[in-house]
Amino acid sequence: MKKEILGREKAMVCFEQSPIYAITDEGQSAGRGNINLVREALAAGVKFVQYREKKKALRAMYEEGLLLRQLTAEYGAALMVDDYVDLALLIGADGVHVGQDDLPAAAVRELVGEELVIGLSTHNPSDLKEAVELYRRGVIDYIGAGPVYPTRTKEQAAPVTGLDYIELAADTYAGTGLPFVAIGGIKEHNIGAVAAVGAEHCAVVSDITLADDIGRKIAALTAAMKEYAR
Ligand code: 3NM
Repeated sequence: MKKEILGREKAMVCFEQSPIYAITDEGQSAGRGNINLVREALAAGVKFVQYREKKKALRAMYEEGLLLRQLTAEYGAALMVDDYVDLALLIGADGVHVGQDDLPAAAVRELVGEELVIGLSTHNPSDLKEAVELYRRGVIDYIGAGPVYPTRTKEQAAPVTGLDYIELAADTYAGTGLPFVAIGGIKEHNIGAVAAVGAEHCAVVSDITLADDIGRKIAALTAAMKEYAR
């Protein structure tokens, strides 16, 4: 393991401290590139970042991932990698985020050991129920819940969940302690509604990556969450 790794507990403290979970998408970065995007998000106070690229060559992701690891470590922030368990391990990321069609979370836990965070995407009450069990067994650390609203960022996204599913995730969190982050189509104009049904964390891709001023955008998203928090 690389020495920059925070460890599972500290990485989840970063999650707790970060109402906004910033996720990369270089294709929607207005030509700025992931390093610049992430630097601006970190400077604006984001403590939990996910490196997500669907179309980049793995070799390029490895090189970029090492740089992102350095950068997030400088800010004391956690770095997650979407999908690629091998890449997460090799660059010394703090965790890996997997979807319902990726390797099973329990198998990923076997591979990564106890020090990495595992996040799991959920899209409906049945996924949520399974996730609670995985959380109880210490397999996963948090879930994504969504897509709350329509999104163009994810190809073949699951059906839109609406706010009801976020409310269910919030109630589940209250009962079980399973941390969750709402995701999908969340933007400055609707993030207040997501917070109002109980989301304490929102993952945002395009509204941040396409923003003219990333610092201002993150401040506005954070302020709206605070204003409308349940
Ligand atoms: N996962 P944007 S929706 C990466 O439902 C991702 O699990 C989703 O991008 C899920 O903020 C999504 O641009 C895309 O809508 C979110």
